[in-house]
Amino acid sequence: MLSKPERVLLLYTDRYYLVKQVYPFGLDIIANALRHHGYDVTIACPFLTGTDTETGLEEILTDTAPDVIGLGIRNLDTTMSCEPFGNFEGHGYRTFYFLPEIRCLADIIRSHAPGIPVIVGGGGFTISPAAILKELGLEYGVVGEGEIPLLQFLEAFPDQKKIAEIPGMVLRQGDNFQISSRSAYAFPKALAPMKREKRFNYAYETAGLPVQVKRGCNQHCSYCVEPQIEGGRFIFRAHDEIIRELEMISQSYDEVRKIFFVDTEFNLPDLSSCSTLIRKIIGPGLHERFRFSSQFLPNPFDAEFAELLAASGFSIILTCDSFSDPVLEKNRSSHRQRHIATTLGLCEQFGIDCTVNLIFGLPGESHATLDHTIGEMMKFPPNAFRRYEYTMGGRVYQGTPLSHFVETRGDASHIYGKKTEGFLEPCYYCSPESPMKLKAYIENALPFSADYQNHQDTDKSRSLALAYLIDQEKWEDAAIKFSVSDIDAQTFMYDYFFRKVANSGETGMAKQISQSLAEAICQNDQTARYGETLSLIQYYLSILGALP
Ligand code: B12
Ligand code: SF4
Repeated sequence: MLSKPERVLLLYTDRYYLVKQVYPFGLDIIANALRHHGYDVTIACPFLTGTDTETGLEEILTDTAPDVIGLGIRNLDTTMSCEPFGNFEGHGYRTFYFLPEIRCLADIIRSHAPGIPVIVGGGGFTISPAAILKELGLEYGVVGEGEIPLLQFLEAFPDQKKIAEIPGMVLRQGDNFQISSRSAYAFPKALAPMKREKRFNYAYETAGLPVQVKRGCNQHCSYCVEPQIEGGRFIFRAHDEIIRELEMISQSYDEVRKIFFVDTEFNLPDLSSCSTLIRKIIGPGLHERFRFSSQFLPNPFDAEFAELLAASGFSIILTCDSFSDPVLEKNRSSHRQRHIATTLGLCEQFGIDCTVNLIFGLPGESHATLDHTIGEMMKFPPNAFRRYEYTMGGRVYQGTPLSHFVETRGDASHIYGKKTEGFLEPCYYCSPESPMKLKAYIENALPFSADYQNHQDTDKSRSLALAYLIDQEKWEDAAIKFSVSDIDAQTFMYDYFFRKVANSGETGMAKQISQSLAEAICQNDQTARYGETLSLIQYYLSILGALP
């Protein structure tokens, strides 16, 4: 490539999208910034093409003919050590590990688009940048926020000297990598994301549309990578800009009902800024339009704040880790058991929907501390408003206090998994027993389960590939895929397909898919099983004025 790059392909490498449909927000922010500067940008996901990954990625590369490719790595793994359907296991644990598949993507790019520069970035990448580039056999990366460095890269390419000077740049130098320090981040006002990437409409309509209030975390929880990813200081967005964004979403995205504030923890550093924001949300009535969710610490949290959260319809994910003070203290959490108890009490009093997140097996965990946490959980059992999600052991990531603890202990007890370069391969600290044994112990002790399946099934993948076609308004292709799917898969996607195709004015197609599904149900003698779907079809056909 001799001329300056113009076409940029941003690849979302998150295979876990097939389990949880999380929107590629980081790539969206970057695409928005690049487009603002005149670049032709496509965001694509090779796992959603409905074919095998290689064919899918080759199609994407042929269709987009990129000058530069950005690989977005959001997740290295799921951080969970007991995934029943995981693809990576060792003594006492099983998880999903994504890097080997990302390496396959890099190989496909190398053979199908040789010579095209590939630059890697994202939260997962920022954890172990040099080790990841080495593993993928690639030259360039960006740690932290990517919009400005990527713009600078495109301007500088192929001048290696200029590229080396870009803040946050990771650059291969022989067998080593040079990592330039990051420059201080400020939300670039002109680049505020005012639209979302339509081809991932299904994600933001179902799992929640992400909105950012601030970046950073000033805490030091032993296992956590977020201060590394976002920085140890908070950088706030102007409230008025956030409200403007919510109003824009309200006007432009009819079907979006859930907003996820993607802050590290919403209620940090104190309650003042976030309380003001919630009041500003309530002011114009945005709380009547949306349900809000975010992650919270148990402290700071008080009755006035709980009342505000309840009034604005917030659901909260509470980072509790443990109910045991010695474990919390050893793992540098800033809250204690009394804060958790107060916050859970307030959530109950104000009817706030709350998911309690726990990690069993962190340093300091013993059978006594486990039993203590289990006892406290029983005092706050799951109910209509409260549920538990937990994992076993702390995933050891490079650069965290937990990795220093593990490296300096000198013995390998309580370590599950290999200590690979950059701690890329899943590796856990889990005490007093292995993750699997701990899980069995806890399940045995608790009268309720918090099981997660995280199953990646083929039907769901096909349905998501169909949604991807629908979101790109490739109606003919979507209709063909729909017609060859089995009745379960058609039923799963019918409502979504009908609404999108009908709203775009393609009423003939809307009628066609409705009638073909109704016929398939009747011909297969499945009217009892799919009664609800048949009623929906009838209702929609009546709206189209197509009923006899
Ligand atoms: C909010 C959040 C969630 C929400 C998402 C809600 C929603 N609707 O979006 C929920 C709770 C659903 C969630 C789920 C999961 N999450 Co989460 N999540 C986060 C969190 C806190 C913020 C992510 C975010 O949106 N940030 C805002 C965006 C704009 O920032 P960004 O992604 O960092 O992007 C910037 C840069 O990274 C960079 N960049 C990004 N891509 C690229 C690409 C290139 C080429 C370049 C140059 C730069 C670049 O530029 C971007 C713009 O500045 C992060 C932690 C964190 N602080 O980053 C964890 C985090 C990413 N999640 C994590 C995990 C493990 C998960 C789950 C697997 C949990 C589970 N077991 O189910 C799932 C995965 C779901 C999926 N399919 O991906 C881990 C990943 C760790 C790892 N091993 O890699 C993190 C780091 C949390 C942690 N403490 O460990 N998550
Ligand atoms: S767990 Fe939460 S509070 Fe602790 S360092 Fe991570 S983001 Fe910050």
